[in-house]
Amino acid sequence: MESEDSHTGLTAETLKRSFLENLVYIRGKHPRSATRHDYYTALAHTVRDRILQRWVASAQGILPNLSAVVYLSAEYLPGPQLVNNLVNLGILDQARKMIEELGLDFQQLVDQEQEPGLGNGGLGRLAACYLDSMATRGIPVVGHGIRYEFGMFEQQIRDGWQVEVADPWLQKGNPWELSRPNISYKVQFGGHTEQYLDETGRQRTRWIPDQVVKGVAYDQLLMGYQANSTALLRLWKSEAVADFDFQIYSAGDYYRAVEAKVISENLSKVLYPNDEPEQGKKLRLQQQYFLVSCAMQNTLHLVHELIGDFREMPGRIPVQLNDTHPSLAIPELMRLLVDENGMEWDEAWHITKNVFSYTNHTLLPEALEKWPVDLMGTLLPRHLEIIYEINRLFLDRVRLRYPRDEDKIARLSLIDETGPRYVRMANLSCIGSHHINGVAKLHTELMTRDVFRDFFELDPQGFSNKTNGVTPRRFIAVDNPGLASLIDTQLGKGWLSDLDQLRGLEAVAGDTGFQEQWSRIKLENKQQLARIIGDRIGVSVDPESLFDIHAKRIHEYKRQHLNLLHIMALYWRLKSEPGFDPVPRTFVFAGKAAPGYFMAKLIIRLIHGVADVVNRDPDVRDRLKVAFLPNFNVKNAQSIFRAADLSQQISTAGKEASGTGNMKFAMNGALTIGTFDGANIEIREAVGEENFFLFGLTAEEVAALKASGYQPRNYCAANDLMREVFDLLASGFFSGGDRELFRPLINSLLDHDEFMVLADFAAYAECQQSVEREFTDREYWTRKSILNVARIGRFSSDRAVEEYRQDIWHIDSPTIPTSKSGDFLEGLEDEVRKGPVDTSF
Ligand code: NBG
Repeated sequence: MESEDSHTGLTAETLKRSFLENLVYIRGKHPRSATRHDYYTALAHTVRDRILQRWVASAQGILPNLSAVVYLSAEYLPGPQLVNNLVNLGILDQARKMIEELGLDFQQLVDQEQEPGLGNGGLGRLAACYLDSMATRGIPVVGHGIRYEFGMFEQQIRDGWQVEVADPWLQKGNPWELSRPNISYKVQFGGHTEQYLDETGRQRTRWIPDQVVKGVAYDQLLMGYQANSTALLRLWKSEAVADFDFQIYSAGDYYRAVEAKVISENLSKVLYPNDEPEQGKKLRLQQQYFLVSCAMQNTLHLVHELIGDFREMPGRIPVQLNDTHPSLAIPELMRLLVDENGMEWDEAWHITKNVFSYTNHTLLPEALEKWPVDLMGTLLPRHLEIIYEINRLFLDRVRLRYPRDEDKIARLSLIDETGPRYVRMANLSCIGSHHINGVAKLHTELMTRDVFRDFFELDPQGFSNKTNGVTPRRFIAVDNPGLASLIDTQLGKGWLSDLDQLRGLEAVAGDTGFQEQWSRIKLENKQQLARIIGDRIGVSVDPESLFDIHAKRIHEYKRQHLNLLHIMALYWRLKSEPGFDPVPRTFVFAGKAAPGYFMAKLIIRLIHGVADVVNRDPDVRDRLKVAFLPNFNVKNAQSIFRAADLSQQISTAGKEASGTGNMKFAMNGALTIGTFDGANIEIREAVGEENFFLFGLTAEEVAALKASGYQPRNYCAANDLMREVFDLLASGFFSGGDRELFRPLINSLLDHDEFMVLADFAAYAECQQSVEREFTDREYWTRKSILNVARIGRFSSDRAVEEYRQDIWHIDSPTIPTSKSGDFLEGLEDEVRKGPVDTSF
């Protein structure tokens, strides 16, 4: 056998050698003094070597003909990397084998990894799924983001309340990143602008800032599945330009000198933990600009060195805005082209408009970002000027088309002048992009009909729908290995990169033998979750019971409280109806609340209040259990998705843009109980109406009911069970006699009920009865579970990125040269002598 290079070889023997080498030469440890974390790090480096070799080889194939997607996102949730990379490299078994041969516990090493919690929820996870799919499909991509030193907070529960604990995820080092101190850019803030005549006599603008920080690149390579190609995730860290301000230092003010450094480093210090953004925070605006300035400077640098002509950018370097958070990239690109590179405005605008495209992720009015004009002017004076100029030229065109329609002009304007003046980031994103998309059919429909109606009228061709998708590598292969290997035996291996092949499972959906294997895997997954629930929160649950799971951010529109009302109703019936004998159920909740969102935190408190009562009351006879699993993140989600029988997707219709948890649950064989909202609608269409539990008002009905003067109290009065539940809750029954604790929630529901919880309660409870009936027939249920998976192929992020590629980015999928292992370093010697072509990649 040809001998393998220890950096690239894939056999268990070579991996072991590489692992031991890394223990000694990277960690500097002898096994006698090595900790689990040392072993984890040595293993991570072993895997990283193989990824880097693929990256270095494939990047060389792309560079000469450069064309790549630039993905801009303030958030990424890639999750733990080790197992995902082993799966994508196809060496999970070999790695496990060699670790076990050494007498180490593979899982213990895996558990050492701290996940990068660089996002809030669905939006950040979607970005990670898209990078995974682009890498897998060979679409070259650079994702730019912020290297937050503190990611999403860790959620702990004390006395039933959420407590936020800082997440110093980088404390023990991050073996997956490469610091690139030479890839760094200055980012300016504040000051003023001035006009001057350049050497050709043309009037130009220059920005004289009063603060400058430095952004430094940290690269992480995300491996595609069996593809030999990788996505580059480039995260920017802020630093002081010079370690000390020497002038101040020599004047003797040491502390002020250090202070400047601290302020600069604060920029990338912490992720804002709101899933729907909070307005007006100066640091957040600074973060957003910091990100896009680094990203756009780096992109132009690359274009300059490799393509040479900025006019080539459209069609070769598409830039995707993941929501409005990075929308300052639009004026920033204009500034770089016009001010820094002396391009004429019109030409620069033509490039800008044809480079950017924008994905909208929410219609919630409070989440549409806007920044006070004053704040923008103080922090980014030049950008505000550019925004005004973009707006002036745009509105001139609009006036030609709609003479004297001042209302329309006010709505389309980049500046909101209805009260104190704001810059509207969604309008900026629309005006500066050639294409805008929503993330599910209903969402796109509502978006073009409502929030963006005026923009849609101006350019209907510029809008389309791109229903979200999630990667089956993470959410089936990594998270549910049992199910993945059962599917492998049935269908072979191809389905993981061509998810429509899951259709092949339809043929065996009714097969008793297959159903048995299917249910056994589900049961094992439930047993594991039961153990975790027992270990982590001391609640014992029966793996045979129906696992009914609600896992996502806690938000009133997602209606965890609707689920709770139903649980309280079941509980009350168990107490008060002698013959009532429901199917045993375990209700599992997981999810974080934004730290400043009082009502969401009160809902968490109520989940615990209900759990305390229900789990202990002997009258319940173990028919109901309620468990809240703290700290929902990519890692903890693994044991949750795969163990669900029922997936709760019960947002008020019209509020959830898409949802992606709905897809992850269905991919793992859960049936969905859901409203006619977001991607639920398409999931139902795909899996079949009879395999989906639909209930509740439609988006139109919600709007109509609101318009007609919704009176939640009337719904309560008309429903005996609901009234009793509210009485019980108000009596302090779930709060140790405290009648005040849940008062704000009760009042909010009875007086306003913005999210129509009471209006949907009866339909929900009834639908849950059908769930129960169907669950008692296990064969029938299992068949439906198999059909859900068989028909979920459409919700792969591979399909989604392919749609973006064809309809929006218009770039070819290049074939990336496959790398050979072993002789990789051969030939590099000559290359060293030739010298570098580009240093920004
Ligand atoms: C979220 C939506 C979800 C959607 C994800 C990804 C924001 C602003 N939006 O419904 O609430 O699935 O984006 O598109 O986080």
